[in-house]
Amino acid sequence: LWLANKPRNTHDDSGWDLKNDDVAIPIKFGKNQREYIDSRGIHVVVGRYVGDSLPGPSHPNLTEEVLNQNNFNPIPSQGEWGEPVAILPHEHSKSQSLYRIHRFNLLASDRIPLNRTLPDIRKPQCKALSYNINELPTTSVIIVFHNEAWSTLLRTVHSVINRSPPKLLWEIILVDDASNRTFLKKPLEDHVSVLPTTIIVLRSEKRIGLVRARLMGAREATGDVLTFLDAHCETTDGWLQPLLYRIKTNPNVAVCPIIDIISDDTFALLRSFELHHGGMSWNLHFRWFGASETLMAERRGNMSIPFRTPVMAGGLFAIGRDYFQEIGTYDDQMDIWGGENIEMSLRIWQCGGRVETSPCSHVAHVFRKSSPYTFPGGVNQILYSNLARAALVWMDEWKEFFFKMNPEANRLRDAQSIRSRLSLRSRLKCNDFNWYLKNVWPENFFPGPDRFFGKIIHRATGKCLERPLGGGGVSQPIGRLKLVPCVQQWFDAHLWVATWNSTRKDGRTLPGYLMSDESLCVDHLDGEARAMACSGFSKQLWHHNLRTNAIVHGNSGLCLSISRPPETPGEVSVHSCDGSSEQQWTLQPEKWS
Ligand code: LR7
Ligand code: MN
Repeated sequence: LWLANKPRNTHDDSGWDLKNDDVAIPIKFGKNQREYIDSRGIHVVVGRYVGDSLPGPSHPNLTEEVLNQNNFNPIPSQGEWGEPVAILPHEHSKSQSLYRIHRFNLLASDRIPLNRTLPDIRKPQCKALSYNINELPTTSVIIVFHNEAWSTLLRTVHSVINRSPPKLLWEIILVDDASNRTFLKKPLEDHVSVLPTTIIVLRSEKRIGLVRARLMGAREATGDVLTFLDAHCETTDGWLQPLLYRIKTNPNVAVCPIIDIISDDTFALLRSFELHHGGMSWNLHFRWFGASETLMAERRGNMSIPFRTPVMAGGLFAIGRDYFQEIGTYDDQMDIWGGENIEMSLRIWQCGGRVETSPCSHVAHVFRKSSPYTFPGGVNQILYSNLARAALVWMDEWKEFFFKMNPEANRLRDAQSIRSRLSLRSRLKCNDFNWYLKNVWPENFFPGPDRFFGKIIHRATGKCLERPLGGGGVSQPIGRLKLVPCVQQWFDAHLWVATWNSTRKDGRTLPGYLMSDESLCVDHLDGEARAMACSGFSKQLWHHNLRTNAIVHGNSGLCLSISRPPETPGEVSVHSCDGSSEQQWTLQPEKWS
């Protein structure tokens, strides 16, 4: 994904030497924009993005000739073992101008051989497992691409061939979604025709987007399992067997590998943090979140077993060919990019299947900060139509919550015809979204029937409690809470969920969490009120005293308070409770249905 949702390798659990700590910096943002300097001194601009200002690859001085040129020029040893490629100072301007084509360092990628080696980054427990290859299903690997670079596309293909047992790799299907680069035509066919694997190249004349391209590949596929990969991946040792094994033991599972990071700058391999799972924000954008306590507990027994993930990232997963059909393939009305991963995740979970991550399967992917593709009709139009479809079909009353939060999507909802998807849903007798939140993602921060949802307003000033802006799950900065003027329209940074709903006789609510979007919870740290990743720890429990209007921190008995000199004005602190106006809050509920 191109926004601030890249996994961040801060606290890795493997002992692998982390070289980088990449934080995505969003490109261009609209209303409610904020800027800050992050912990590493990087200037970050965050806010809700204005789609039309996103990508749209206008390459003013990238001529047809430059775009059609294949500069693949491997230097043996470059990038070996996942090491970074160094670009020399005199090459910087060339590398920068090429960067714009794919939003990654093409010059670096083009120096790395197609067969480069990568370290075996599996945990020892995983390496120790052995699989009986004769009993595993075969797979068709489906890779769709639109104007992908030669080096990244073919390194994907070569890594699959080099690191999959030939017996299990039934075929590779490349689906060209109307690319117009000449080197992706006959030269591609010539190259793959001599490789020691069945490789089918399918082409769409018209731009059909990644969903319909994947469907095109799936229709041709004849392996037992469909394994989808983005066109800029590299598989690592032993990646395939755990995926196929999981599907053999439970055919109703879509299973994802751990997605490691290929740096968009140096093409170094960065091992990603295994203890996270996929979720989504209130805007239905995919996010990584740290594993919850319950998930950790489930996994403590055996770290090599696949674990549930409420949402899949979307690009890399394996699914039985028959199950893919049975569960309704994809919503083929979803165009170009985005939303299909949310739709598929909700559908599989709600209709009786499971979405999982196998920690023993590692596949690396080039994460980018922006999208290089054109979005015919505008990125907002496309993305929000896709998300509106997912919400309309799968989210029941929560769709209204999403639409209230996203006026862009709301404007597009009436244009969606979703009849066939709804009939699929009733044919499969699927559970509702409420069931999903309760059973699949109990750690979720969505509002619910037994939760407060709305604004937290400081009584005396009438200002709203605001969480740090920006999206990003694991890469979310830990920030101070602020008190700012309330805004009329729904603004996710001003909206809170409290799980403390019921009131005791003494006028206090039961303890609960104060959660916001992006899985941020009000936490107490050294006298400061901060938004931190919701952890489920008692340190994040608060209650509301309806008599004094105080919000009281459970462990310390201290009260949420506006800042006092010499503290920075506008920030929120924690002080001993004194009943003063600084510590009085109103909880103002918001309705959506
Ligand atoms: O019009 C298009 N036609 C295509 O064939 C647009 C894209 N594509 C191809 C493209 O060439 C690529 O191979 O589709 C693939 C995915 O596009 P990316 O690489 O731009 O997507 P992404 O990696 O930014 O985004 C993630 O979310 C997408 C939502 O639609 C897809 O599900 C991607 O597959 C998915 N990628 C991953 O899950 C990898 C890990 C990223 C994360 C988190
Ligand atoms: Mn990708």
